[in-house]
Amino acid sequence: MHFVYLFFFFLTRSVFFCQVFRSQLNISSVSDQDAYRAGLQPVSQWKAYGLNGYPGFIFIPNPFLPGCQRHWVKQCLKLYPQKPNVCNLDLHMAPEKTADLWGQSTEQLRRKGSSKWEPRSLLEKLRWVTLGYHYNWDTKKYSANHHTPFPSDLAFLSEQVAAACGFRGFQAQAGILNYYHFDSSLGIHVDESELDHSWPLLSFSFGQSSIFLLGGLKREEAPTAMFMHSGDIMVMSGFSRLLYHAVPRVLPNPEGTALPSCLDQALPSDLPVGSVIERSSDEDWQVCAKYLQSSRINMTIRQVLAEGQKFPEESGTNGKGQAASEESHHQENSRAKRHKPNPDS
Ligand SMILES: *[C@@H]1O[C@H](CO)[C@@H](O)[C@H](O)[C@H]1NC(C)=O
Ligand SMILES: *[C@@H]1O[C@H](CO)[C@@H](O)[C@H](O)[C@H]1NC(C)=O
Ligand SMILES: O=C(O)CCC(=O)C(=O)O
Ligand SMILES: [Mn+2]
Repeated sequence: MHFVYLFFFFLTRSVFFCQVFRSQLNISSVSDQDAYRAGLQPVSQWKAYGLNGYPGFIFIPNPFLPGCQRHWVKQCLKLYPQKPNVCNLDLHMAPEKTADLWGQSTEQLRRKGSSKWEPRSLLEKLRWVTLGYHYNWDTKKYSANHHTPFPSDLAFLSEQVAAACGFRGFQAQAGILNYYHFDSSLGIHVDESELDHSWPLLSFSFGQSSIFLLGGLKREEAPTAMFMHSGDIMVMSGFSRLLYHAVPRVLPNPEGTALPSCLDQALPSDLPVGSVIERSSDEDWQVCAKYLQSSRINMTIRQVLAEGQKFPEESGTNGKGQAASEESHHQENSRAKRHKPNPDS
């Protein structure tokens, strides 16, 4: 473990030494009412930061209203993994076995905690879910014929955040949701499969914290390390849109409590007209809270095509046979892997 931290110390630049500056948001592009509907504070109250040497990178520390992160967490665990969306378990299991991950896991999750070596519930075996244009991990492509409707609540949230960052007209067309536990990591990569790179990539973090490494245009360049905590939003645009990045570690939240305090807050008693935020039942939240005690969820939202752009005609690729390379993007350290139950079992 100490080796890991020494590794970061020597090979990464820390934001402490690098210059962080306040970055301007466009306050007039999102009405306070639309911010409230998305579960966000008015944009005038957000803080946003840039990093010297990384133009187009914007970091927004948790701009969510009290209680509102819970909605997105519940959607990521209960709703978004449902068909017709696609998840990693679909690659190994029959469709009827992955139809209701939530229903099949709630009892096991509620009971969890007495012994460390209980088998993981299906929900805990979830690694990724794709939305909209479904990313094909094997061909590293999106395609016209592998598309399902993008969730409207998440599209609305994404449009508001993009507009605040100066990207009015952003369309949420593809989403990759990543589910991490304390033993997971995400290897170094660039998100370049989208056909248009002039729109930003939005990334939302919930639950436990992580170290995020932001590298350069070349794989060899030393990265800058930073923490991502629950509610934080990261935007990669312009020069920073195609930078290498990775998530080497998931860490307990800095308050040292089971859940960060921003997830303990309740929703205000009245929600605005047209709110996309739904009140979750206490019962549902108990399951989400249990899950998040050792997990982090990241939602990444992308616009794939420019306005009016179409996918090029393709010859003979289809969405099958993706299983092989799935693990190469989303890894677990080898020690954890040996203890991990087979997802088919
Ligand atoms: C901010 O947004 C408004 C409304 O969309 C737009 O008219 C204006 O040009 C934007 N300002 C900047 C500095 O981008
Ligand atoms: C969140 O997940 C997306 C998609 O897998 C990834 O591109 C992004 O870098 C992640 N963001 C953070 C802050 O971990
Ligand atoms: O989990 C994260 O914060 C990053 C995820 C990511 O880089 C990706 O999904 O492409
Ligand atoms: Mn990425």
